[in-house]
Amino acid sequence: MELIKELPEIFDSFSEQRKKSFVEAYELKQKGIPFVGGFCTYLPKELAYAMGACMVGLCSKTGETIPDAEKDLPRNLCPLIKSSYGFAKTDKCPFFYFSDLIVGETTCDGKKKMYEMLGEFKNVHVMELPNSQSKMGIELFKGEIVRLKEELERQFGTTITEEDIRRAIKVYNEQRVALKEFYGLQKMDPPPMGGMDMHKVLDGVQFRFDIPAATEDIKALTQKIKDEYDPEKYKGRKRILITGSPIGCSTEKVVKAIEDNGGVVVCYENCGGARSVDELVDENDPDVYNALSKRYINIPCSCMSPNPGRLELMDRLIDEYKVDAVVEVVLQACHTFNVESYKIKNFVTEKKNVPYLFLETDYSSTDAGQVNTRIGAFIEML
Ligand code: BJ8
Repeated sequence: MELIKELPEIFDSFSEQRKKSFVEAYELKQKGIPFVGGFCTYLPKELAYAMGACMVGLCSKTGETIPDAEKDLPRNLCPLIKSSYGFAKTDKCPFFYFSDLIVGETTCDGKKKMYEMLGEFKNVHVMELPNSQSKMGIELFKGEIVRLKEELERQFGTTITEEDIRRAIKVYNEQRVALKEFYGLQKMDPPPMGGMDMHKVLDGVQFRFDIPAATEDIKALTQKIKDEYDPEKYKGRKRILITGSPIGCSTEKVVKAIEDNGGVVVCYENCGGARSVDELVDENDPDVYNALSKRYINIPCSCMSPNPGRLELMDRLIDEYKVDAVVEVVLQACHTFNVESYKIKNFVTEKKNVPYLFLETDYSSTDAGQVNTRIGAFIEML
């Protein structure tokens, strides 16, 4: 990263990373580097890194291919699933094309069934993710991590040693620490950056293939933001935490509405934010597979039942980020987050005494006006 650039340019360069990485991916493929595509935060990225492969996120974030997907899938399905399937079917996303293997996990029902269909025209391996964070769940997922390792070894004719995995754990832990320090800057009051800028970095970094270099860039950016802190920029704004489903391209619609109406997003609890970064893998566990399983199973996604970790995380984030209000954004037909919103609302309003707004949306911009009106009225009343 060129630090002579101004901060807005640096934020933009992160958001342009996805496009830039198409060329990088092509070049890496030419050199014979394998690509593993994934959809979910539960995928232990360390395994792909340990065998020298690149990981790409296939979770699609735009609505462009939804009409193609709806020819095969029901219309009343989460836009993230439809969009991801649509990109795979039409081969419009180069990452699907580059992926030698796609790894899915049994998270929500819609995704599980979509992987079956995807398996008919792509090379798909599905990890069985237990829906419980019990001891048995950790054991089961540990077995699935070993099974994935063996599958990678078989498909790519390689050997993944425990030492390789330990090295990968270290590399990703360092990145998690750097990311936590980066978004942790928003604990400052007033915060140093806007929610969209924070999102550009959190999203863009997922499309960097050189993980240590990306980590160094995040550290440098964090330092630059500290050095150039302007307490006047976001002074007096209401501090908002966003939770719920991963919202893909709806982030812009929601964050813009918040920040156009006197708020500022200080924290993302959802995937892509604290939910996927917060916990490190235990580097001292003598059993690397156990360490990975414990860390990944602990991710507080609503597909876990029960899911106490989400309340614990929210509890901590609301205090640390001095949150004035919580906005929960749930994608249409995302049943697990939709049902869990009842508990989240009660926890936020009754236990934390913090105002809460629930929004259900999709990837289209048709409800942008309505979203803006509801958020505007909500912030005004804070
Ligand atoms: S760890 S949040 S990335 S499952 S696809 S659940 S929006 S109905 S994406 Fe997710 Fe992994 Fe959990 Fe994170 Fe709902 Fe749509 Fe299902 Fe979704």
